Amino acid sequence: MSFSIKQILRKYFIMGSQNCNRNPAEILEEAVKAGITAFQFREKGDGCLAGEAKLNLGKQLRAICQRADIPFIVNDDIELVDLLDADGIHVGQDDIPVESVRKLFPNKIVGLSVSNAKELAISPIDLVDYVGAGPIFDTTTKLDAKEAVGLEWITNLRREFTKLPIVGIGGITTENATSVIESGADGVSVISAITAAPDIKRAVTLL
Ligand code: 3NM
Repeated sequence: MSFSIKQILRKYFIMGSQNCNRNPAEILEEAVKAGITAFQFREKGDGCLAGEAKLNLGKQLRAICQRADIPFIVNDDIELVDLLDADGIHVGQDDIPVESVRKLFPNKIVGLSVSNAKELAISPIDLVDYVGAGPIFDTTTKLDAKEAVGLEWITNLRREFTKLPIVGIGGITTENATSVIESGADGVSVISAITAAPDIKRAVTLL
């Protein structure tokens, strides 16, 4: 697989079974066909799967990405990265420290969520391949999401880090995705804009 990080961030779909009101594998298949550029398996939050059930769903979703040559990234689960031979791992500020993640996976994609200047100040940006910036807009998908930081957060990050791959997250829709890119992000990461879309092909095309 060959890809540039900036390219794969363009339409970055994130999902776990808790986000789906129908078969997650079907949703991912449709999203892949519609043109997503990366996928993150994020089995987290109310009603999520654990243990064997999580692993089994992960295997299914991993296989879909493998067939389509779409990077498969695991959210905050070191064991699963190995078990599924994922292409990368995404962590938040309260998850496993980036320093440990980078040591464990020197050659995998490592992403980190950075929500504000305080978090940025304590983040080892030089160790990550990309940052997830947000929540840009209000979101109801993640119950413990921080306060929306707005497009200025993207503008600020881009001003400080001219080359850093940046993906916006949180409340991004087909209507506001362009504003995120125009503010300097390389891409948009979305959950509900795809999982809840009446027409996934249309949604991904418009992102
Ligand atoms: N992380 P939707 S916001 C998983 O700010 C996640 O770090 C966020 O879902 C962060 O696209 C979020 O439906 C939820 O708003 C994104």
